[in-house]
Parts: sequence; structure tokens; C-alpha cells
Amino acid sequence: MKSITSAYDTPADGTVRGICSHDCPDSCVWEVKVEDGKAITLRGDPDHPITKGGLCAKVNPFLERVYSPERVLYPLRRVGKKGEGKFERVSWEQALTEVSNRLMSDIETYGASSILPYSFAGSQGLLQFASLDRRFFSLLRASRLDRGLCGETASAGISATQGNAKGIDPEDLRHSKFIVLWGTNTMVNNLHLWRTIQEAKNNGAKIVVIDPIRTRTAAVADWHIRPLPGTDAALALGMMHVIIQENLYDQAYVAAHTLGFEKLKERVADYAPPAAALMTGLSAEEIEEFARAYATISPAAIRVLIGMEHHEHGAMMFRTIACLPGLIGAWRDLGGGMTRSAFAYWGDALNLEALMRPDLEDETIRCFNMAKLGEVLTDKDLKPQIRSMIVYNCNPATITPNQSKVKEGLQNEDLFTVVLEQFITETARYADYVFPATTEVEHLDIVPSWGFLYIGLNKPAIAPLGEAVPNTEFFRRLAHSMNMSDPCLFDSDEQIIRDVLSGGHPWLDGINYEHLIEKGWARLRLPEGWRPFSDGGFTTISGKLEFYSQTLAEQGFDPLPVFKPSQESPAGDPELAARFPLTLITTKSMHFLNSSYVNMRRQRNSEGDPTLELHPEDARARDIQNGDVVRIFNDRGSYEIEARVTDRVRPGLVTVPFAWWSSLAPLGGSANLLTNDILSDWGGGAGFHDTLVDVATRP
Ligand SMILES: Nc1nc2c(c(=O)[nH]1)N[C@H]1C(S)=C(S)[C@@H](COP(=O)(O)OP(=O)(O)OC[C@H]3O[C@@H](n4cnc5c(=O)[nH]c(N)nc54)[C@H](O)[C@@H]3O)O[C@H]1N2
Ligand SMILES: Nc1nc2c(c(=O)[nH]1)N[C@H]1C(S)=C(S)[C@@H](COP(=O)(O)OP(=O)(O)OC[C@H]3O[C@@H](n4cnc5c(=O)[nH]c(N)nc54)[C@H](O)[C@@H]3O)O[C@H]1N2
Ligand SMILES: [Mo]
Repeated sequence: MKSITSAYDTPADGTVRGICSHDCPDSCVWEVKVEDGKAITLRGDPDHPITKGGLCAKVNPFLERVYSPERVLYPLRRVGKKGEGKFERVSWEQALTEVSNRLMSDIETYGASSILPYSFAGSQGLLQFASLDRRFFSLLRASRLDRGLCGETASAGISATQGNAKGIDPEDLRHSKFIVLWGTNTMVNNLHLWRTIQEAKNNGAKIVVIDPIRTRTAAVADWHIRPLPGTDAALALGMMHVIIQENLYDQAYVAAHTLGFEKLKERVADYAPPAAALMTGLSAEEIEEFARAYATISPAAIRVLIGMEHHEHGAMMFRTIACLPGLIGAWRDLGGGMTRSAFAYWGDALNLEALMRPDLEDETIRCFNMAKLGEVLTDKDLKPQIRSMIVYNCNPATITPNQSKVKEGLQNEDLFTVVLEQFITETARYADYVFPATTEVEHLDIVPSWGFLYIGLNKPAIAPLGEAVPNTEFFRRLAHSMNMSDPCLFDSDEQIIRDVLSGGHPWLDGINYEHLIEKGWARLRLPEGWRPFSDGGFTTISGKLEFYSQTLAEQGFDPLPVFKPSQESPAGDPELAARFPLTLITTKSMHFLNSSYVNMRRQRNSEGDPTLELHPEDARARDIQNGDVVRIFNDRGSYEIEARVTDRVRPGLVTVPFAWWSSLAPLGGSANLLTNDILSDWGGGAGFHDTLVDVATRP
């Protein structure tokens, strides 16, 4: 089938610059050497200030992924049972006709809201991530999806305090003297920031990691503080107690740029170090010592990312931590303050309206939170039921919480599932039709990094393999096949990129399509020495950093920072904890990118078999020896896995890697069988880490 509007010129020979589009903060820029139309080598761009010529262990052999014999290269139709993963090749024409017939018949019989898009950030390229797909589903009037699985809760929490989620340039951490990596595993998940942290360390900075687990990052930090999961708000409030009581706060900054200090002072009375110690499982002395160090060594910076938001009170945790830099006036210093996602800047600078066309969306149409997929697909009372689901950039059968329900839903014969993918993932195994998706080596895109202030253009180095297409082309073809005619559904890839860059924002001055074609990447043009809140400038209603938030009060939340234990935690539900006494944290793996690469033998071998890590005390109580096969279980699910007895975890805490495909795990099973799909307080995330389990030897 001929492409409708996107065909690119790719060179037969030469070197082409592109950018890794994985959902990772680093967004590395690479160079692909092409010979006879085939990509021969791929290496990090030596001139890019963040990549500096080095990719990560998983992406170094990216071309193996591109040319993997397991790539989906043609449209496929299911021939086996759902979940079995048996397909036959069909033509694009036939697949599109059959899919559009089914969708059109569903619309006629049940209404368009019986169709559900399901996508996430499997590609961070803006075209693949959220462009023609969003326009297509809006114009179709399909059910809407709240995509809050990553980042939204953290942003929303920080915004409640600051008015927006902006922070300092992560590269400015090199000026810091005290760096708190709070609930983030930098060496595994944000590797290219490590160089900056190391530079600060060489200049005398102290590196603190706050994480219940002794991660690789914690293992090399100067100070590892390990609170009970979900209790960081209590830690931050305990720190504020010490800082206020010992007069270590910045009185001038507080007076000029914050709101509600007196109320905060009253609130922190409940969090004297001995009380905070009971809540967090830390010692009162450690809380005091940490508070004093944080308040007196400057510049002091806090780096947060995502991990900590996966809790019921995730937004409140981030909102509370965001009070700290205001209290000590850390925002004044270059290299002081807080830093999280650069998307807070891209949201301003780029023309995302032109990209996603929110004006086409009808907000009265029902909207489901993606964390609730299992519930949505199995709810018999839903009217209309979800009849068809179109999945792309995402592997919900593995990464969505409460997986048994997700799979039960996917198994339903009445559900028609279409998956646009590079591989037959656990989700694609349930598909009625699978369409082949290109990798970033094969398509044009633009990628703003969420970990740094750089944007890159991804030029295609080679022609699409087989009959694979970019997501944009898939939605053009589907729209065409469904007789949809709005011209915005057929914009070319180049046009979309031009539009995204067209907002006229000063931070994008001179950064246009031609510039990116020529240079490959650009740094957001923030003023030299940028300190976002050095002189206030918060965008809350009061214009101040709000220790007290009237907006939160009006939304029914506590207007002040507060610690509340999660419902599913030992403190929140002692009865449940009597049955399932261990808390489970499921984290990212070094050689996988979420669930991507689990199917690649090289990365799987490097990673090693999945293990459950538990503390020697908990192992002893259950008669578990290192290397035993154990069962991990709760009321939502159970599976078997090899045990590793280690003090990397605290007593009472266990951890497993989150993204193993159950079909590839040596004993089957996958972490999200056990996880909690409770929604976060605000921001629409999920409480993955508020999960109680027990572990037992096999009967
Ligand atoms: N190699 C690799 N890199 C990745 C990814 C990957 O899968 N593999 N995934 C990418 C994605 S999508 C994301 S979002 C980022 C995530 O980057 P991070 O935010 O660094 O990711 P996580 O590993 O999910 O969580 C970080 C840490 O939070 C800790 N944690 C959990 N609950 C709490 C808590 O209540 N308090 C505290 N203090 N700590 C807590 C966990 O123990 C974990 O070590 O990484 C990206 N980079
Ligand atoms: N228990 C637990 N669960 C978690 C987490 C956790 O810490 N613990 N972390 C959560 C977080 S932070 C995140 S971000 C999510 C991540 O979950 P997902 O967003 O589902 O990420 P992946 O598992 O990498 O799946 C992305 C898929 O997109 C495909 N893909 C890549 N590029 C393209 C493209 O251009 N087009 C199409 N059509 N497909 C493409 C890849 O092949 C891959 O299969 O998981 C969440 N789930
Ligand atoms: Mo994520």
C-alpha cells in the first residue's frame, strides 16, 4: 500500500543523526552509519552535551532491535486463541478494511464511546506520541483516556506548591554542594545525569539518596536515608520542624515569596523528630542531622523524578517536598532549588495545541483512567461496554496494575483489540489485528527530552522495514479507510513538526525545522544563569510559594502539607497487614526500558533472571534460603520467583523488577499481578507501590 502523505528520502550511504525516543529522561542523540540502505553502526553523538558519545547498555545494540527477526513487519490477523500469539500475515488493504468495518459497525450499534484508545509514551517522539492519533479519536468521539501512569502526579503535586512544576536546569546541579536524589535511581534510570553529579561531588558536594532500597545509586552516595515507602511527606515535615525550630530557615525569602508560614509552623508541631521517626521508620537523630545539613550547606538541590509518585498520596508527597526549597531560600542560589521534568518548560515553549488539537476533544465524552483498565474491561455494568480497543506505544498486559483483571478483559471474545507494535508483546498476543510499527531509525520525529533542556530531531536513517509505518501513517490510513475527511487527519509529518515549533516562544528563538535538520538538536534558550524562582515569580493564585493552599482546600484536600499513611500499608490497614505483612516495591531494570527489551536475548542475559529480594530477617521468619523458589502473593494474584536474601531492602520490604513479560520469565508471572490500581490523590497516577504481599516457600 502506498503511503498517504509521509514518504521520506533516506540516503543509500552516509551518516544520519537521530535521537533515542524511549521513555527515558536522557533522550540521547545518536549517529547512524548507513551503507547500501542498511544501518551498519549506531553510536552516541560525541558533540551532544548530554550524550557525549555514550549511549546506555540497553540501547548500544539498538540495531539488533531494529533488525530483530522477531520484528512485526506486516499486518497480522489472529488465528489462535486470544493470548496464544498465533497470527497469519494479511495485506494492509484487507486488515484495514476488516478493522474499519468492525469499528464502524461498533459505532453504529453501540456508539463511538464503545471504542477506547490505549497508549502511552512508548515513543517520546511527539508525532508518534500524541498527534494524528489524538485528532483521530477526538473526531471519532471515542472514549477518552486519562494517561496518568507516569509523571502527572509528581507534576500536579509540585504545582500545588509552586503554581507550576518548573525547576532548575539539571545541568546546574554541577554548582550544588548538597544534592538530594530523592526517590530516584539516577545511575539506572537517568544515567547521563550521573556525570554532572560526579562533577559536583568532585567539587566537594555531598550526595544524599533517599530510597527504601539500597539501589546502585544509594550504594555510591555519601549518605543513604531509607524511610519506609510512602512516608516521605512525614520526613519532609520532620525536617521543616527542625529547620523552623532551630531558626535555620531563610526569613527574608519566606517573608517575601511564600504564603502561610505561620500555619505551616503550627502544622509541623505534629512532626517533631521523634514523631516523624515513628512514621518514617528512621531515627529522630537522622532526621535532625539531615535537616540541619540540608538547611546549612548551600547551594542545596533536590532531584526528584517519578518513582515516589506511585503512591496513593503521591501528589501530597511531592507537594510537601516542594515546600523545602522555599523554606530555606534555596531557589536564590545557582544550583539550588529543585529539579524534575523539563516538560514543564516544553509545555510552554512548544505549540502542543497545534500538535494534539485539544480543541477537537469533547470533554463531555466519558474518560477512563488508564490505571483502571482491568476494571473498565471487566465491568459488566458499563454502558456501553468497551467493544474495541486500539493500543499503541504501550504494553498494558505487562505494565498496568492489577494485571489479572487486565488479562481477563483482553481475553474476552467480545473485545476487538488492535495493536500497533514493533514486537509481539504480551498485549499483542491478545490482539485480533497487529499492525507493524517503525522504530525511530525508520521515521521522522521530534523529541523534547524530559530530563534535560534539549530537543532533537530524529531523521530517518533507513526506509521502513517490511510494511512497517509510523503511528502517524497508521492513523492516516485508518482515517482514510473509515471515510473520515477532516484535513487535519492527513497533515504530513514535516508539517506537524513545523507547527509544533511555530509558537513564537522566545525560548525557541531560531529553533525551527531547518535549524534542526541542519544541527540535529538544540538547547532551550533559557537566559544565562537561569534561576526560576530566585526572586519569587511563582504562578499560584497568590503569586507565592504556597505552604498554605486555598486551591487545595477548595478541592477538598488538606490545604497544608500533611502525611497520611496509604490505605494499603501496615499503618493504614493493620488487619490486611496481618495477612500480607510485606510491602512490595516494583522498580525499573538496568537493561530494560520499562517492558521493552525483555524480549531481546542480549539484554535479558545481561539483566539475569528476575529475583525477589527480601531481608534476612524476613527470610528467616519464613524459612527461606537464598536461591529458593518462593511464591509471592496477595488477594490480587500470585506467582513464583527465585528469592534473593539481601539487606538491600529494609525488613518488611520486598522488591521485584516490574516489567518482565510473564511468557519470558523463567517461572512465569509478572509484578503487576500483585500491584494496587488505586488512583493517586490528584494527578491521576496509580499507587503501584502501595502493595502488601506475603512470600512463602513452595508447598
Ligand atoms: N534503565 C532504565 N531506565 C529507565 C526506565 C527503565 O525501565 N529502565 N524507565 C524510565 C521511566 S518511564 C521512568 S518514569 C524513569 C523513572 O525513574 P525513577 O523515578 O528513578 O524510577 P523508579 O525506579 O521507578 O523509582 C525510583 C526509586 O523510587 C523508590 N521509591 C519508591 N517508593 C518510594 C517512596 O515512597 N519514597 C522514596 N524515597 N523512594 C521511593 C524506589 O525504591 C526506586 O529505587 O526512569 C526511566 N529510565
Ligand atoms: N509495577 C509497576 N508498574 C509500572 C511502573 C512501575 O514502576 N512499577 N512504572 C510505570 C511507568 S513510570 C511507566 S512510564 C509505564 C511504562 O509502560 P509502557 O508505556 O507500556 O512502556 P513499555 O513497556 O516500554 O512499552 C512501550 C511499547 O511501545 C512500543 N513502541 C515503541 N516505539 C513505538 C512506536 O513508534 N510506535 C508504536 N506503535 N509502538 C512503539 C514498544 O515496542 C513497547 O512495546 O509503566 C508503568 N508501570
Ligand atoms: Mo515512566
